[in-house]
Amino acid sequence: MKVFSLVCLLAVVPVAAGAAQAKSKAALAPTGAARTSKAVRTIELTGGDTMKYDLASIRARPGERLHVVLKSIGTAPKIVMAHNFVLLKAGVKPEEFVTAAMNARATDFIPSDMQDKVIAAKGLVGPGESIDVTFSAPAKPGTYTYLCSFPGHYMVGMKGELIVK
Ligand SMILES: [Cu+2]
Repeated sequence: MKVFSLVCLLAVVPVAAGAAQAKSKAALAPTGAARTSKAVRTIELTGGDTMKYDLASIRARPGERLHVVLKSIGTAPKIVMAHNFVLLKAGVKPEEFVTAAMNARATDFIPSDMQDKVIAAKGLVGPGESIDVTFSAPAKPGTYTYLCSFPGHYMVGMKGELIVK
């Protein structure tokens, strides 16, 4: 009888210890995961009547979650002066995108047949308006172009670089 209880005790103790350890690990895991995958960094961007973004470059880590807020600080009427934010995928020629965008007023100058060429796109903002878009920076290090596709704006320099490294 004594031997039996000892065996029982030996069998139970390691299992209980193991279970406790597993439980504490499980309790910690969600917090750690939340820190790495759900953290979003906000980047404030403005555009105005000068047809430039205030930031010509944004740096990010591969896969970093970014929340871009674009605000128009201009005063010209929206019909003649509005801005958007379009981040192009690697290898997409900005000139080709903005040329196609000229005929896409109905979709805020983001051509519906070029959705596969963008990482993120949102618009348009007129005076005092703002829009925001959340996305993941590309996993592949490199330089990605963001631009305003309102007709003519890219050509006068309403663009920037997202530098991923
Ligand atoms: Cu613009």
